[in-house]
Amino acid sequence: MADSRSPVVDVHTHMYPPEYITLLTTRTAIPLVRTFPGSPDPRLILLEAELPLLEKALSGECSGQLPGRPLTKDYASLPQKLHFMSAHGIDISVLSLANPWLDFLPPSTAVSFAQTIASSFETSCAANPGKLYFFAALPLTAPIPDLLAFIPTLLNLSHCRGVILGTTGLGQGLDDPDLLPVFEALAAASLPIFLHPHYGLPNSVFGPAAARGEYGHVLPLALGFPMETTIAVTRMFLSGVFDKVPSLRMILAHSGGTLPFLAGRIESCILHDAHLAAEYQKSGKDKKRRTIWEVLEEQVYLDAVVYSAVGLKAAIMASGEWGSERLMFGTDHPFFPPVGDDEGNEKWESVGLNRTAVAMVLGEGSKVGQMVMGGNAVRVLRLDEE
Ligand code: 5CU
Repeated sequence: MADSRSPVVDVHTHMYPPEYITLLTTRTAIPLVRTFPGSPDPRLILLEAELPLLEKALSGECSGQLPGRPLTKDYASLPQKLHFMSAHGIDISVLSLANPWLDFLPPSTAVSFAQTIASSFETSCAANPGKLYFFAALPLTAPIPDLLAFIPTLLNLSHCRGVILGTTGLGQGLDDPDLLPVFEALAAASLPIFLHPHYGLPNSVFGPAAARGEYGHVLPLALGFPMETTIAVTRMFLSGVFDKVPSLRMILAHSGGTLPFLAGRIESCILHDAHLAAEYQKSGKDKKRRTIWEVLEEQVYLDAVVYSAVGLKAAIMASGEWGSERLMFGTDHPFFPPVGDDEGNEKWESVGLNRTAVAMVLGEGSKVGQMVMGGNAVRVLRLDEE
């Protein structure tokens, strides 16, 4: 009998192609790859929050803790990605370059390197028909005309299903009016944006103990990343991007950061803001104002990388009447590998937490559960088309 189960699709799964890793090994500022005495793997140092420990390590000061994370084969090896998929029952992965993408490239090389990275992903996907697709990274530091010319070329790559984007845009955030033509070009090409954080919150927010490395990566990753996404999308909403580009579609990483939880508060703050009320009245738009709830229901999808039933329920509820049709399973591989006694374990607890949340909220093997685990991604990202 034919298998009627929807495929399991991972929409949030990163890789650094070998060309990217090579570039990082030549760099002296983050992001970079460095080898340290006493560490079997080179270290991948990405985040500003990792700078205090990097400076200590480079000055030879021994704090007993190395900066960043070990650069294992999970980050760059395609066979390892396929192995991870098979170990976790994942049928299809939509690969994306991991943060900080191409944000640091000089304008003169941004487009050609973006092409190199997109071609590398396309080649990997084409070699694994039906199993791999990808979100391309945009050369955001390139001159705008070059960036706009790059977007339609992605349609020539048959496995490209959208773009991955950070929150800085062209340097001024995603509410920057100069970015509107980019959103329009992506919408015209039917390329959804997978929005992902990288910059978090300033180190000072986390205090001196965090700077000494006492809390590991917990504060920047658990709190800084989700707040960054929340702030970026709220700024887009307040500036009217979603109204100006109604066919723009976004998939928000980590179930929208804290957006599902804070959407009500955002709406209430808008309603009670005298300055905004006067502005809306002046423009005659107050009656037509779309709420953030409407934007979430109409233009936004959320991944299901939230690690708990409580978070997943909020994400589904915030996504409207048919909320479970707007959520898509993901793993965040190769980040959050097993540590301590679990190191080397084939099955990653981080993946299990997300899978269990779907089963708890929607029912193990249920029709809607299968949609979140893969059916929605197949529909939204056209993964049944090669
Ligand atoms: O652990 C980390 O630093 C990260 C990261 O950089 N990017 C990501 O997607 N997840 C975790």
